[in-house]
Amino acid sequence: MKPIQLNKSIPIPLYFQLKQYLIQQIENGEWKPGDLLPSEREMSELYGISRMTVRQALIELVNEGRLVREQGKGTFVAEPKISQGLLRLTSFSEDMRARGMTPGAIVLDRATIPADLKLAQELNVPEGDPIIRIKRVRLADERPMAIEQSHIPLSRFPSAAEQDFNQISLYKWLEMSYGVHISHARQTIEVGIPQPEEAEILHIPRTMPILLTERTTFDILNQPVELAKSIYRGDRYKLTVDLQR
Ligand code: 16G
Repeated sequence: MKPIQLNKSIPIPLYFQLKQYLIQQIENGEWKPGDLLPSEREMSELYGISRMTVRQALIELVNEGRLVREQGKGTFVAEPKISQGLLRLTSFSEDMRARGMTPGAIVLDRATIPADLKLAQELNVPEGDPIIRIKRVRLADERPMAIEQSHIPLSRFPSAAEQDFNQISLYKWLEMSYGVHISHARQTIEVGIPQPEEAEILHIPRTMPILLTERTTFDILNQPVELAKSIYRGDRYKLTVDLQR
């Protein structure tokens, strides 16, 4: 870490100057995701400022998702967030590949359940109809990013009961096995806090916010194909929208 001179004679708080400097180091690649930062004590000696001032800069950077603190280990540079456009309908696999990462999935659970009122309405099947529920943890470069729970009607896609979804993209499989062309979707997004077992699966603290999404996906004939309830790591996702006026 290069010694920099913080300017005590300008009306910009020292913690803020340090924070801007640290952001610069991350943005110009001087520090890479996963790098360990010097300790608070080291930084306070290096910059001639109090540990409280260093701490304030670090806390803000942790809250903004640029740094992560690990108990007893130190403060590390966080992985950059994945910017998820809200206008294009893509699969998880397509999203991750577009970012140069290798997508993956581990099936946590698969069950056949009777459609409750909501599933029946969303998937356009009679109440009580069998629905396949597939719960997968989604991986990018083998690291957990999301938990997706997909519901698809068994009557239309009977071989979903046997297919190995650890290996294949759900959208690709629907296309290859049933000629389904996915066309549009309706999606809601909310903020939440993970259940303890979800935090464990995603390797995140229980207090970390998550994005909860619900998506009903339709094919080109306007038939609903899937209802997915998913949770995404709040520290790895941000949503982007292009606005026009
Ligand atoms: C997306 C979808 C999910 C779908 C998955 C299929 C949301 C917000 N998005 O992640 O509904 O099951 O793609 O991905 O839920 P796959 O084709 O890679 O299996």
